Amino acid sequence: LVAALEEVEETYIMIKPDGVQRGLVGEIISRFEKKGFLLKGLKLFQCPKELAEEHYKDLKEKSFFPKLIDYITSGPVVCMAWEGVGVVASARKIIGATNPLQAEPGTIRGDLAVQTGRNVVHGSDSYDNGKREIVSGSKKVKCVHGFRLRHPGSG
Ligand code: 3AN
Repeated sequence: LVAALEEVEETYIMIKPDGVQRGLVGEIISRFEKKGFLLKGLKLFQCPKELAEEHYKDLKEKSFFPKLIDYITSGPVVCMAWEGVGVVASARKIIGATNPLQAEPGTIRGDLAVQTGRNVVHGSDSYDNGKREIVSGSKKVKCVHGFRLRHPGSG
């Protein structure tokens, strides 16, 4: 567990159509930047139905699946890869609980949303899914590797 926490990871963060339409892109990016994570790739993208179904394939059996696919394909999304130590778990904390009414104030969903079906942002739930989502979205997020920004506190 300690080793995992110290590992530099990448996670896939996606601002959903409601976040884009409500003009929350800057606010959401800002929260990850201020935390000290590194933006590695970003693209505004209209997700085709097939890719949305692949992205959410774990939820295929759920009753809300067709609505979820309609929602996520209803307008452009902002796809991002973010890098940092422990970024997968930390991003989930920054995003907050799936149901925005249960998400803590101070989290993105806790501050900016009320409906589970309009919860503004997606973040990978594990290291492996992060890799999968960035790669399966390789047409979406082209990461810029091999550059380093000075992080706050990096000396
Ligand atoms: P999270 O996005 O917090 O990882 P998941 O993976 O359980 O949550 O759900 C993926 C997405 O499916 C959610 N972000 C939300 O848009 C939608 N969703 C989940 N549960 C429901 C529900 N009960 N009703 C409608 N949409 C849901």
